[in-house]
Amino acid sequence: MAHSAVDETSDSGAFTRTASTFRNFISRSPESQFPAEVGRYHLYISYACPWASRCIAYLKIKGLDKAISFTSVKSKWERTKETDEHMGWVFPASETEEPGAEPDPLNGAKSIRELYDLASTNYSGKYTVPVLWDKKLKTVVNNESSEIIRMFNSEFNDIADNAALDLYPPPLQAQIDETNEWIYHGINNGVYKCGFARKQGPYEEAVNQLYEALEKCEEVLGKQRYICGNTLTEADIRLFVTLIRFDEVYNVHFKCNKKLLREYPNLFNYTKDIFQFPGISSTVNMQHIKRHYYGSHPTINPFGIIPAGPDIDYSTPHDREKFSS
Ligand SMILES: N[C@@H](CCC(=O)N[C@@H](CS)C(=O)NCC(=O)O)C(=O)O
Repeated sequence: MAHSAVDETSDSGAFTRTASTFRNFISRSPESQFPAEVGRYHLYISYACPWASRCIAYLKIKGLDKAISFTSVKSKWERTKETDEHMGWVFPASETEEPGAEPDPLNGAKSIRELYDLASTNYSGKYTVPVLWDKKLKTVVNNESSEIIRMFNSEFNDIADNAALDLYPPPLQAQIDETNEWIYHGINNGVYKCGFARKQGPYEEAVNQLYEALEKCEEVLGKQRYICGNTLTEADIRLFVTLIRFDEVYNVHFKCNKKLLREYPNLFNYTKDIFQFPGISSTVNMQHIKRHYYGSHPTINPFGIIPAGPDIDYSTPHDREKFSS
């Protein structure tokens, strides 16, 4: 099994992502194995990672950041063990080593790999973030962002400061699921399929699918403020984490260069709109994002040079208020 995204290429040269392993659920029911409790869980993230950023966005907008603590690793992958060559997420040795990154406050782990090894003696998958950690049972509850955000949306509402915000409301669930599906394949995972392709054919297939999906978003966002209507939903957070990285990273590093995000008026204004939603801007650390991608994939960028631009300011005015919300 692949231990890193850079090894997840099939014989055809296409990038194929492996599934997450820890799939337990936190529940609002006090009898459950993992009940929603203040102070019990910890979220390990990287500010660079779009999947982890979904989760941190939820912590902020649901008002859960006092109930669930979190720590970010350093931006650039390093050797995770002296005895083998694996490269992955590591913690800094001190608070000051890299702004935004902090030493592991719970287990004193040096790497995310160490946390997986603490949770399971025979783990053989990738050492990915996000990791939702249970301080009481000292194990990984779940390492799949699409499930972590669902728990944060609904299971902590007795504790959340913003319990009323429902990003997966029952009347929209089918539409959100359907939207997530094409956005995941075309855009969220689509940029990775472009970047990690090792043959021309799979790259072209991925890049065409990506731009078809972006065109579709552009059209939808010409009629409504958000991707599933005029209220913010889970589908917007999932889309946003990819869009915010698009012009700064994916356009160059992953060869997603048929068009820039800022050449799509609706998508560009929409990205600014979500960036300006209370709590979201604090989840975007562009230094970590750029240092990670350009510095952690030597097969794509051997010298680790970080391109200077474009340094877009997403806090400038947008035009999305023209749609009623
Ligand atoms: N399915 C996972 C994917 C998480 C994921 O791929 N995270 C990447 C960072 S962006 C990672 O940690 N990769 C480590 C590696 O490839 O070794 C989720 O959505 O939570």
